[in-house]
Amino acid sequence: VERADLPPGLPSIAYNGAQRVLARNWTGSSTVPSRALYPHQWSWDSAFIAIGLRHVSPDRAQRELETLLTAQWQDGRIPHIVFNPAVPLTAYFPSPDFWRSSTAGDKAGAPATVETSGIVQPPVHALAAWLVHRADPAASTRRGFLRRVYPRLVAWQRYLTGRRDLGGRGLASIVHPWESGMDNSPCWDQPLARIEPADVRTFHRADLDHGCRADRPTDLDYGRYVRLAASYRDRGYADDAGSHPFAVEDPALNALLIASEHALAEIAAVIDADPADHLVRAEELTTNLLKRLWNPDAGMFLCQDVITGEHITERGVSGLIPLILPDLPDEVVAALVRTATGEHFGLGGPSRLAPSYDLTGRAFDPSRYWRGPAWFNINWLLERGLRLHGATEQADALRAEALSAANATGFAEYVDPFTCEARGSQDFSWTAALTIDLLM
Ligand code: 9WN
Repeated sequence: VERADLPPGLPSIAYNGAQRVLARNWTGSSTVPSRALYPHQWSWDSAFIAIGLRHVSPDRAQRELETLLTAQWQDGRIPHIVFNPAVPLTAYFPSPDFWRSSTAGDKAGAPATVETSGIVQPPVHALAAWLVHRADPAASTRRGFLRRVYPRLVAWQRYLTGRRDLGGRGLASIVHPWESGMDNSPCWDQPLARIEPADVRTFHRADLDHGCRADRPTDLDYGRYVRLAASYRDRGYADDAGSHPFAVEDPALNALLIASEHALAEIAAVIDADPADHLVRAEELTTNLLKRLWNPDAGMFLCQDVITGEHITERGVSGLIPLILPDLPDEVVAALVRTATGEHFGLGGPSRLAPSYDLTGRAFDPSRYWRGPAWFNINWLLERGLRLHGATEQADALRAEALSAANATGFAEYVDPFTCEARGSQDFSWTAALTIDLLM
């Protein structure tokens, strides 16, 4: 389908290319984020992948989510990685022998039959399940898709609103930078500084076998990631009050939690369950998000360090993601749009796509992972938020930039926000999937 806002031919070339990436990265029951760099199933990747895959094959999109859900723990958590036993241990670090979920996660109800990590990622899943259902409601109903996934998705949300309310303030906390999905964002520098790094000689970074060192987190970051994950593991992956050396309330994770609570209300209505509880929770969470994390001076949401009780002053793109929420005060929406298009994020010039971190920030680096580069899942969320709140021109411009950058870079993992030059790996699944979604 040709579109007036895109160069002739681009939609079909991009669609076909994206579909090929998703076919190549499909393992038979789920999709790897990237064949070389990430050869297992990742939690929030699968949700974004399902959102695009629903246009190609609603059936595969349902399986993507259901495969992930079979690795859910009894306490409700969805692990951030589900390991493929056929992949050699050396292909990705940290590997299953590091996490030891089936033994170390025993008390938290880790499954015995599949190896997983013990940490989580942002809850995009109920939103994805709802969007997947809507792509082909008749087929979804025939397969009983929503009825099957609903109780699991509810348990997942309740894990986050329950055990992970570490601050006792009605918001979920992350206990490891990997849980944000924005691993080395400068937002984590301050709370991470308290963590004694593990000695780099005690582990081997498989990511450097595939990725360029300058585009990846540093060894010092990795030392701290390893220390935090190992100590969570050694405590049986328990979330006891006061036990976490790192606990942060992240605006993006909480916004996705709320968006998924809204999606659960929609799902409940379709399967004759009660949507009321989900709507009440969504409203309460939105109130808490505004009360705790909104910062009018910054014109965006800021992370909060739960251990010190202080706001983290770094402006990470995470603080713009609540734009996806429907029930925000008008002045908050207006400020978020101003911040996205202003000097800190530069949408509409000088940035072609929203950077992961403040262009004027002390740690900005246009190449290094979550410290500046633009990511397609984040820009997809922002496009959705801008459109939801009537900023149609900005949403259209962002969509056109995202589509042309995804296509021109061979579906790169992330790109330089100014030039859209490819960074990280290519043939990246969520870039391909969200390209398809943006084309529809
Ligand atoms: C750690 C898979 C994942 C994404 C994350 C991204 C990166 C892993 C890594 O890759 O993280 O989970 O090894 O760097 O930061 O958002 O889900 O694509």
